[in-house]
Amino acid sequence: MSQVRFLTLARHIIEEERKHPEATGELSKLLHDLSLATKVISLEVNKAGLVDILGFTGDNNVHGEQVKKLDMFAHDMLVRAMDHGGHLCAMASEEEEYIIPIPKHFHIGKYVLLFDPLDGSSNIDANVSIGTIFSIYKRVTPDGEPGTLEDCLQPGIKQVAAGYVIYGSSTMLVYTAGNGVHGFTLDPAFGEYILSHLNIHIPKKGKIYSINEGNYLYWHPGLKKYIKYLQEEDPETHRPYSTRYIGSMVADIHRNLLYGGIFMYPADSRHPNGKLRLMYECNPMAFLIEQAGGRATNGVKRIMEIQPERIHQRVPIFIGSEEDVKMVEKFMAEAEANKKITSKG
Ligand code: P6P
Repeated sequence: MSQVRFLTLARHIIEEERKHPEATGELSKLLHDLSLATKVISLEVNKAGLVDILGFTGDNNVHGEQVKKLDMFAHDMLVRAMDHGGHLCAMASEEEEYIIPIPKHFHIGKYVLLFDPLDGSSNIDANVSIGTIFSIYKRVTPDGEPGTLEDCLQPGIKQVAAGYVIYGSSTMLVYTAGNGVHGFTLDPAFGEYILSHLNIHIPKKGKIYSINEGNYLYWHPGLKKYIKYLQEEDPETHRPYSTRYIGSMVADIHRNLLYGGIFMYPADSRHPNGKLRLMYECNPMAFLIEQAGGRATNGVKRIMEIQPERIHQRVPIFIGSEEDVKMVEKFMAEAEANKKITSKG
């Protein structure tokens, strides 16, 4: 990895902002507030094993507040950190059924923040890496008014910034504002995110595939053929691939972003839309991976061109190295064509 400058996230955001003369600094301040919230979440995630804040213990803490699950803690932390900065007109969280309005006594800004506060939190008992995923849009309704569902239900191509924080062996924030993908590692000694990965590019082709093979029986026939293809031996095309599946999207995508490979959460006969959420998981990850030179589709269509209909809607996702995603699309298209031919008799 090339020697990168000693650069904090705050300094990097300001430098990026300077490249856009029209920038007002609002987005920079929004990202700064967001990074602050994730530092607090990182602290709690890293001591979760010590302090029993997993699951509702039913106990009340000294303030008489009910002890919360870690993902609800993360949700509350993000809402409290972001609702008064004056940069947002609305928020939406995977943990909240409806959009989250900005309290009346706070200034209403021009951005919308959607987030999955703690993706993969069911894994934390096993000390597996988990993450916060965020997606930022500019509002589409008139300034000054409370944000609406219309401001939140925008296709992924309208994102102005997106990223994730992975709480793992170290805490790392990876984001894009449309000018490449950059990674910052949290130095706990002085609580700053320091640039550690400038301009991350995902290899055009990988040697890793990530999917829950326990669902094999329910998959599309083309996907079954593709996975078997990856398991054949052919040194020229680096097959057989290795399978790596942590069951935590942020961790799986982070590894594949750095090493190359493909992550898949497909539709199947039991879940026609797959499992992962378009607005909180798939769109932000798609923005990042495309900015890093990769590809993200639902098997047929670009994830970021899907017009959202519901805030919590799920979509199938194939995301990662461009050539690998194109290859699985080819296998599924061929299977569809064969199905049509055989159905015509
Ligand atoms: P499965 C975690 O629960 C999550 O939302 C993603 O982080 C992860 O990729 C996926 O679900 C794992 O789902 O069905 O394979 O356990």
